[in-house]
Parts: sequence; C-alpha cells; structure tokens
Amino acid sequence: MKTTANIEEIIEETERRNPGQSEFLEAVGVVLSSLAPVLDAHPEYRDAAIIERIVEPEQLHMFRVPWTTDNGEVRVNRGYRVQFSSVLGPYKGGLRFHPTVTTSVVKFLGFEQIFKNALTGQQIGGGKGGSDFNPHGRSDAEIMRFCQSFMTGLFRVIGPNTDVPAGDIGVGGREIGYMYGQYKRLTGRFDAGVLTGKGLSWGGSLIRKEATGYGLVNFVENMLATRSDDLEGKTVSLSGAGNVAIYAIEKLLALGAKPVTFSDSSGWIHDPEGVDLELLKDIKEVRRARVGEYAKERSSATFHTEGSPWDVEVDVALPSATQREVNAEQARALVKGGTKVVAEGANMPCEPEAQQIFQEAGLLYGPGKAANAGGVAVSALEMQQNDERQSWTKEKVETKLEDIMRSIHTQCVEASERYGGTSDDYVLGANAAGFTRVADAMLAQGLV
Ligand code: NDP
Ligand code: 2IT
Repeated sequence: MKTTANIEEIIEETERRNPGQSEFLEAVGVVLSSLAPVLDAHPEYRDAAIIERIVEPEQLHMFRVPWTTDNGEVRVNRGYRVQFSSVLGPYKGGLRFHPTVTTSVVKFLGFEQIFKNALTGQQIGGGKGGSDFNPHGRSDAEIMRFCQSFMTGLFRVIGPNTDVPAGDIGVGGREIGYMYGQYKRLTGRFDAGVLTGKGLSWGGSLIRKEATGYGLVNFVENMLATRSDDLEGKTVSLSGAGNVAIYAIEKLLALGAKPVTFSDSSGWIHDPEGVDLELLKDIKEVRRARVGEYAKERSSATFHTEGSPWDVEVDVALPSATQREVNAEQARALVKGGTKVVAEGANMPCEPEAQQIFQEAGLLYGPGKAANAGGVAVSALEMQQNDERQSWTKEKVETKLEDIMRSIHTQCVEASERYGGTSDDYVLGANAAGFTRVADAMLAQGLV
C-alpha cells in the first residue's frame, strides 16, 4: 500500500513539474502504474529514489535551427535532444522531424527509449531528439540545408561514446547522410559510430533499415507461439507507410500472412487481396508520393479519408505510424472484430484506455518498448560493427535480431510472472524487466 501511494505521489510531482507535457506524463503514468509490485519486492529502489531520478532527464538541449528555402526565404525551426539516461551506455535513440514535435514529445520518446534499450540487453542508454520541421513538400536541397543547420546545433553534444542519434519519423537514410556529412565537416573526424542508419558503403549495417518492421513481426510470432499459433494465413492491418510499416509488411508476406491496410497522413488504403509491396515501395521510397496513388494503380484497393485501418476485421493489428492513433472506441472495434494480437510498431500508438481494453479482452497486446525494439537493437549492432571496422553479413545480423526479439519476449513473460502477473501481461513484463535492469545499474553507480 505504501509503495502504491508513493508512486502516486511521484506521478503527481511529475505532473506539477512538467505542466502541459501530456505525452510525457502519459508515458510516465503507464510505466509507473505498473511498477508497484517491483518496488514492493525491491525496497532498495525506493531508498535510492530511483523513480524520482528516472523521470528527470540528465540533460535537455534545445537550439535554434535557421535555414533558407529555395526561394531564399528564412525559416526558423526548433531542434531538440533529450539525453535521458546514460546508466547503461551512451544515449541512444532516434531523431524525429515532424511539425508535432515538442518538448513533451521528445521527452515521452526518450523516456520510453530508456526501457526499450534496456530490454535489448545491449549497452545503450536512452535519448531522443528532433525538430518541428515539416519535410513534406520540401526539395532535396532544402532538406539538405535543414539537416546541415540541425547538425550544426547538435554536434557539440553527440559522439560515438556520448550520444548516438538515428532515424525516426521524417528521418531516413537521406537525412542521416546529410547530417553525417555535416558532422564530419564540423569535427574533421570520420566517427562512424556517431549516427546509426548510415549508408552501407560508409559504416551502415545490413538489415538496419528492415530491423524495426522485421523485429515487430518476430515479436508477434513469439506471442502467437505461446498459444500454439503462427502468422500463416493471418490477415493483418497496419497504419503508417514508412520505414516500420513497409518492412513489417515485407516480413509478413514472407511468412505467408496477408497485410491488408496501410496509411499516411492523407488517408488509408484497404487492399483485401494483400499489399503489393513493390508498388508500395515505389510510391513511398522512390516517388515519395501519397498513399492514394496506390489505389489508382491497383484495382483491388480502395483509398479512404474517413475512418481508419482499425475498421477492418483482421487477426492481427500493428499500429506503425505515430502516437495516439488507437483510441478506446477503435480498440473496442478491434476486439469486436476478433483481433487476436495487437503489437505496437509505433511508440505509444495505443491510448491507455485502449491498452486496458485489449488486456481485459484477453488478446495478446505487445507494447512498443518490447515490440519495436528491433530497430534500436540493430542500431547497437551497427555501433559494434563500427567499433570493429567490420561489416557483418545479412544472415549474421538477422539471426542476432531474431535472437534479441526472442530474448525480449522471454524477459517479458518471466518478469510478469515474477511480479505476480499472468504470462501474457506484456505491459507489466516489459516495464518490470526494462526498469529493473536500469534500476540495478543506477544503484551500482551511486547517486549521480
Ligand atoms: P516514417 O517517417 O518512415 O513513416 C511514418 C509514417 O507514419 C508515414 O507514413 C507518415 O505519414 C505516418 N504518420 C506520421 N505521423 C502521422 C500523423 N500524425 N498522422 C498520420 N500519419 C502519420 O517513420 P517510421 O516508420 O520510422 O516511424 C513510425 C513509428 O515507428 C513512429 O512512432 C516511430 O517512433 C516508431 N519507431 C521507429 C523506429 C525506426 O527504426 N524507424 C524504431 C522504433 C519505433 P506522412 O508521411 O503522411 O506523415
Ligand atoms: O524509436 C526507436 O527506437 C527508434 N526510432 C530507433 C532508434 C535508434 O537509435 O535506432
């Protein structure tokens, strides 16, 4: 009882100190609410104020990012890097370029990243960053100038042993390339390990691009296996049409599942015949066009601007676009439609009420910090290859990714059972397993 009250007090204090940061407070609330049994079993965590310390970032950097459009107009955006926890290794986490990026958004992402990175078992701390820059409709030259200005604001606080950014929404291989070039120019060093998601010829890793989507599908396979089931013949709905969604679809198709939806901010596609991956890749990766193009070129598909992919009855749902994209009503619709598994490709796509609805309905619900950890896990493998100046084969990286996703699944199941939950409570399992690894390291390293 005392522990529960203590957690509530910490949540209240966190709300008081971070007014208006609704995404951050939501992420903190979900994690802390599940930790009461962990604190009961470990009074030493409470004595050392582990929770009070973990909700406070070690550093938060904010900087001006001025750039010029092709017409010569000056624009000013805001850059961020939150360095949340370095207890397990250098800060590690992506950069997001999207108009919705705020202090609250980077802090929620950085907070989640601490526990996600801990679950991978690798030596990486938690961080995140980005900008409220909107890349849509910008020319290649404008993207390059923006990335160069962003890196000029960022380069002093990152480094292969300090903080290692990567991609996230709006930041892919092209942006990482421009930022790496500018970092190298500013520092005069070829520090391959300062960014991950690099091109293959200059320090990138095979399978990094595919890793989040592939790992997500691996995690779903592990979840289904607990019910003696697999993905063969299963229908799957996804949101998003970016890095995560595209490579989840690729892996689903390889395993004989049928992905039937994807989306972007203009609307969503329903293709009951199963997604034509080559067409999707051409539209999104080559033409950088909107998803509506797909329905114009594929007769089995329809394009919708009303409703969402969660209106379609499927076996498995993989929200893979952004935060807060599945609310309580949509969760009820998925449950009613007979969905067996929901796993988060995106960070925090399911609202807390939606998570509760899934768990109460007894379906398998995989939270993002476990289900989408494959991307950052392969980023850590990329850092390892950079340290060794080696390039591993595709098979080697993919086998390691599968092993890591299996290990994350096992850690979730075991931690949930250890702290009084059911074997399929992946929320308790992921939070408890990630948190205890971080908390034990914090205890060992003293009050810093
Ligand atoms: P991308 O930028 O490659 O793709 C994002 C996709 O989601 C786009 O189709 C985009 O549409 C859509 N989207 C983004 N924001 C919105 C919005 N507000 N409303 C509707 N659609 C939106 O990003 P990623 O695929 O890399 O990231 C997707 C999610 O996965 C994010 O939550 C990210 O944090 C998470 N993630 C990513 C990892 C990675 O390795 N890349 C690792 C782990 C998690 P549009 O282009 O129209 O904006
Ligand atoms: O949310 C995430 O885990 C990412 N965007 C990937 C971070 C990384 O450092 O590879």
